[in-house]
Amino acid sequence: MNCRIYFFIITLAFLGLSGYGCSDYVSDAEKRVQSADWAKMKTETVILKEYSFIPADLVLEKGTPYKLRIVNTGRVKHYFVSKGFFKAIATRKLQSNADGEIKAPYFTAIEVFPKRSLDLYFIPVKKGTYGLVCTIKGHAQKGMIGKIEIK
Ligand SMILES: [Cu+2]
Repeated sequence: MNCRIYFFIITLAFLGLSGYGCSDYVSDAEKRVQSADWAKMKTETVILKEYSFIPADLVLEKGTPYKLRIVNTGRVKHYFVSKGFFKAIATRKLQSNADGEIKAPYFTAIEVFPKRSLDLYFIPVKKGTYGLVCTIKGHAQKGMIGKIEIK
């Protein structure tokens, strides 16, 4: 086989396995959210601060309903952005602990103000490892990166 084509196929396979392919958002999210047993929901917490995510490696189980508490303990606002992860989950809602909740099929970015928190309710659907980053200028370079694994 032509070496270049072989390399191309391997690359495509890797992208597919790692969850960075061109797959779309979870299209049947609403059905998954409605049929899930939310009494079995697990709660996880991720802390955002200058300049890290704690834990930097989140591990979630496919099919389990979750509440992910995204807590900013820092002095400045931070972003929780993981394009691959947002496409890999069935999103139920994003809830503020003071002001209400937002229902949407998916999110592309979540911003949390200093000393505030937001709760993301979702079900992991697609296995893979997804990069997590704070997209505020300079924060990733200072260490605000992580990863989320769905297994
Ligand atoms: Cu940040």
